[in-house]
Amino acid sequence: MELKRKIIHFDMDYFYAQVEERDNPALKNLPVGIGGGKRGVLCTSNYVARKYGVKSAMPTFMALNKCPDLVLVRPNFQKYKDASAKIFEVFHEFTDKVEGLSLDEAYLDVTECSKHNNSATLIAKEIKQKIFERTGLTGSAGVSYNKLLAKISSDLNKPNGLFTLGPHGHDEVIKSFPVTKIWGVGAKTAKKMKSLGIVSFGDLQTFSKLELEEHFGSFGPSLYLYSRGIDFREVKTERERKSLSVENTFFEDIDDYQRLEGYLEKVVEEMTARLERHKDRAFKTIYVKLKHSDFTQTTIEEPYESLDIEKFKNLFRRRFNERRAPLRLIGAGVKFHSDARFSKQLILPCCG
Ligand code: DCP
Ligand code: MG
Ligand code: MG
Repeated sequence: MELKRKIIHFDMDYFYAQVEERDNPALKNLPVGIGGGKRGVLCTSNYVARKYGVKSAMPTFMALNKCPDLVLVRPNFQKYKDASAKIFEVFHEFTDKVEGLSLDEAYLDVTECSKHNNSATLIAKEIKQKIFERTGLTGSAGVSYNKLLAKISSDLNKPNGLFTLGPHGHDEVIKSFPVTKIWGVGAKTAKKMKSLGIVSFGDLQTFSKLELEEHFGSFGPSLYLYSRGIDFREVKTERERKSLSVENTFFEDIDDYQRLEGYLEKVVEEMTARLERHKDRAFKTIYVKLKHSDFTQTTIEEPYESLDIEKFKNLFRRRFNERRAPLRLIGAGVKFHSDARFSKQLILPCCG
């Protein structure tokens, strides 16, 4: 039986673009893309631009083809970091069980939160309000009894949305969700599912656990549960976190070294921004992850010395040169020391 949890998934709306709109209201109602520059790729776009098919990770030239009037704004990470810090401060006013997924997104376990008579929906509403008061930005919340359904719910009323999926009477709604909402079902798995006639959670439900295992290997049992809206994963607090990484899947496979380095800079920049909330942890290693166009993946790791971008570039160069083949994803991360003795707070100045 599933434990009775109350989970909120919170995600800011068109985050980088909304911050830029807030600081330059002239951009409102214009199609805006955040990006340009030497990397030549968009971080995100506002909702006006999305109507033209302009979206995150899209090469800038393609975005301009789709929307010639697109206003390009260079990203300003400091601003996104500042907004993110305020957002997470609000989360922590409601619970310690906060699991950050990116600068603009987190899971909160509010099972024990006593505010609003423990109504998770009202808690989510107050979180939205507080974030708006302190940052001038809107976000969307999904409320449910596990991570999977909370995350799907937060997308249902975006932007500025709030959607609650309670534990009873939602079997038909769950059946209607597309399989691509399941974490781990990417383009490749979705295609395979489609060839088996599986498009929705309901379609998945018609397969036995054994059949799903036959088709999808070790992912099968999870698919069996997820398609029924069952998810036992816990909200991992920041202290339990063993590593932190940022990955970027490209719009198209890339083999150009310069462009790949550009993407590496981008993920390391975001990773560094996210690490600001983990200053009390000691880093053990840094690593770079590469996924090839054939979906084989590899990571290269070395003991932590610093977060200098050159260290990441060096790791990337070494591994990429072993097999110069097109990539579909690049990632950068750090692993933390789990042993409390390594906690930075306990490192005393050296004597003598
Ligand atoms: N981001 C990025 N590169 C990507 C995806 C995202 O740099 N490939 C950055 C820019 C986004 C931010 O991360 O503003 C948050 O990502 P989301 O996926 O939450 O997208 P948005 O917040 O922009 O839009 P949405 O309203 O769909 O959440
Ligand atoms: Mg977002
Ligand atoms: Mg997000």
